[in-house]
Amino acid sequence: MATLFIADLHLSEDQTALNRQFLAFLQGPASQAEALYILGDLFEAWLGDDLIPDFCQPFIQALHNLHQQGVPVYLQHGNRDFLLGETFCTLSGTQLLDDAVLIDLYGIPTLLMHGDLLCTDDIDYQNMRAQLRNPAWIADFLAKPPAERIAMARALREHSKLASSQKSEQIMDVNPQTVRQTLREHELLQLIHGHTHRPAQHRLDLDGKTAWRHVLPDWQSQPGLLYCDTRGCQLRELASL
Ligand SMILES: [Mn+2]
Repeated sequence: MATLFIADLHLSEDQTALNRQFLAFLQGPASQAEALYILGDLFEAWLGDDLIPDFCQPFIQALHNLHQQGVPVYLQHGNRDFLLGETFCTLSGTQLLDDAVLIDLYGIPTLLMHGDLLCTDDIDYQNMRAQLRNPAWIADFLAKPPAERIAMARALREHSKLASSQKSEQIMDVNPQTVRQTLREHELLQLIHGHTHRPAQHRLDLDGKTAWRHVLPDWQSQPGLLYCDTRGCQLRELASL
């Protein structure tokens, strides 16, 4: 039995091949897992649980089937789908986790994050994030009529696309000092996150001890996951499962 970690699927209505792949994953390998963790950006956009698009219904059903089969599914918010709420979780049988959260992974205390909080060099992004996660902003947004929410979300995506195209690769990656500080704060040696779309297993020396930072792949370019069991964690391509 293994615990599976995925992130950054960025599911949307027009990603039909990816949507099929993900559904097959939920019905296949995920059903054999001990637990499934989705560390943010399951969806490319989320406008509120009262506006669930039709293409999401098969995922909701498949996630709920996992829950009924006894496979717990845990969910973190990403920067795209941070409005996923309790209604979605109830419908899909998933459990929402904080960003960041500490779990016991086969005896190793492990911190799970979406990953964007580690990108502290991107000050514009962090300012924008703080604004969008403000409960008053969220309540105001969710109270707007659907058409207005759709327009606002599109404008935000365009803004973020334009901003990203003008930033260096380094600015949009995690800040190594922030990673170390985060590990030290929680006194642990293992971190799993997504967001940066730079899958890797980074080994780092932390005050004389070996620490690991596992970065999950994004499914648009490289569908895959982190596969963890009592022997450790490995990045695996979806096709290899
Ligand atoms: Mn993200």
